[in-house]
Amino acid sequence: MNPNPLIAPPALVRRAEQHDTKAIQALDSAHYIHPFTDHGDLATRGARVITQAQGIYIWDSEGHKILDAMSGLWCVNAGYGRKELADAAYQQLMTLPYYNSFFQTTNVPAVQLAAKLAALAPEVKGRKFEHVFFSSSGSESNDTNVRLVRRYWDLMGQPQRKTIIGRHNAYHGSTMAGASLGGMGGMHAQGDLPIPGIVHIDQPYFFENGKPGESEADFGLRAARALEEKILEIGADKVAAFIAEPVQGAGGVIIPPATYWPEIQRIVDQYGILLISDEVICAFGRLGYWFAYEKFGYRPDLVTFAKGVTSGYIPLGGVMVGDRVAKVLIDKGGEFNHGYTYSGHPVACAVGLANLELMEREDLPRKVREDLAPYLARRFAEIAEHPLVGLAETCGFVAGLVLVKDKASKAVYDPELAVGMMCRAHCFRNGLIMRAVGDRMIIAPPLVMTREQIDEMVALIRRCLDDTLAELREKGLHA
Ligand code: PXG
Repeated sequence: MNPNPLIAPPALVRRAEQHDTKAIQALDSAHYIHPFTDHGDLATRGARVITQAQGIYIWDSEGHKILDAMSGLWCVNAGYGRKELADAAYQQLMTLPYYNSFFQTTNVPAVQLAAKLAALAPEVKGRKFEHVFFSSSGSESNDTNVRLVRRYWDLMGQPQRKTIIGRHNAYHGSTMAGASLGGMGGMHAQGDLPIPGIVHIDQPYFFENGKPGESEADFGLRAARALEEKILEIGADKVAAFIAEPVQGAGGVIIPPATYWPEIQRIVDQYGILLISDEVICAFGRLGYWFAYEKFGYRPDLVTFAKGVTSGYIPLGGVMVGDRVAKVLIDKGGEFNHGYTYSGHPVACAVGLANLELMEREDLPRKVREDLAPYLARRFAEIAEHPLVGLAETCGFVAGLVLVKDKASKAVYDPELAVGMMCRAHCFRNGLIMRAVGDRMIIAPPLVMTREQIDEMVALIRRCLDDTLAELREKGLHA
C-alpha cells in the first residue's frame, strides 16, 4: 500500500512508468525553449513531465497525481478528458482540416461558432455583440484590438486618437502589442516596450494601494479616477481606448472594489473612448457568467477571449466586436488589412462549438454562479483564519490569498525571501497546483468540480499553508 493517497492508482502508475523521465528531461534541456523560464535554473532540476490528465487531476511521468487548481493555465474550464471535444476535433479533421477565410471564403464551424458567441454575449444598455473576429490566442486578439481601435478612429475622422491606456500589473499577452498593453515591468524591460502610444495607470489593488483609513469603496473610486486624470493629462481627443481585465488574472487575481467598474464606465462614456474588456481568463463561466462584463454590469466595445472558449483543448482566440465598432468598420471601412492564417480555423472552431455546447448542457456558468462559487467563498473565509494568511478572497471561480509575516498588522514578507515560491514548492510536494504571484497564492479551478472536490482542494491548501508556516518557523521567520 502506498501511504500517500494522492499517488495515482496502479494502472496509471504503470502507464506513466513507461516514460523515461530523465531522458525526456535531458532532451527538454537540450532542445526546448520554454515560455517565461530561466533555463539555466531549469537544467539543474529538470522539468516536471506531465503525461496525462482526467477530470480535475493531472499525472506526471513519475506517476504522481496532482489536483490542478489552475485549470492548466486558466483554461481547462470543462475539465480534462472530455470525449465530446476530442470527437469534434477528429470529425472536423476528417471533413475539412483547414481552409482560410480570406478571399471571400468561409467555413461552417467558424460561422456556427461566431453565431453561437453572438447569441451568448449579453446585450448591455443597448450595446450588442453581433460580430466576432477569430485569432489563435489572447495575445493575437489584443494585437487585433490595437488595429481595430486605431482603424475605428481613423474611420471616424479622428486619426489623432491613438493612445491606449492600460494598467500596471495587467496581463494582455506576450506579443509586442500584448506585452505593451499589459503592465508587467519585467516584460517591458526586455524588448524596449511599451511600443509608442500605450500608457498605464495604477491597478485597483486595495490591499497594496489603499491608503490608511481609506475605505475600499473610496479606494475603488480613486483607482478609477486615475483613468480620468490620465485622459486629461494626454488630452481627451488623443485617447483611443482603455483596456482592462475584469479581474486581473496573471497579476495575482486582483479583484476590484465594487465601486471601480461603474466609475470606469462613467469616465469612458464621458470622454467617448472605447472600452476593451480583456476576458481571456474571465469569460466562459470563470466568474459565473458567459462573459464577465455582465457580472460587473459595464458595457465594453470590444471583448478579448481565448483560453476557455475551447477549454484549452486547442488554440483559439478572438474579439467580440460590439455594434459601435462593427457598424463603422463594415459600413465605412472597406478592406481591413488584417488577419491570420488560422483566423476561423475549422478544427479550432468545431472544438470551440462543442465546448460551448457542453458548457451549456451542463449549465456550468449558472452552476458556478449559484452553487460552486458561493461554496468556494465560504471555504475561503475559513482559510482566511490561517495564521499565515493576511487576506483570502474569491470572485466566481478564481481566488487569491496573501501570505503575511504578521496577521494582526498584515505586514508582508521581504520579497527577497520568496515565501510564495516556498509555499508553491509545498503545493507540488502535496499534489496540488496552486500559483504564486509574489506572496499571493492563486487558484482558478476547473468549473466541473464537485463540492467534495472543493473540500479536497481546500484541505490540500491548508496542508500546504501549514507546511509553509512550519518551514518559516523553523527558519525563525514567523512567530
Ligand atoms: N489576456 C489575458 C487577460 C490573459 O490572461 C492573454 C491575454 C494572452 O493570451 P495568450 O493566449 O496569448 O497566452 C492572457 C494569457 C500566468 C499566465 O502566468 C497567464 C496568461 C498567459 C501565460 C501565463 O498567469 N494569460
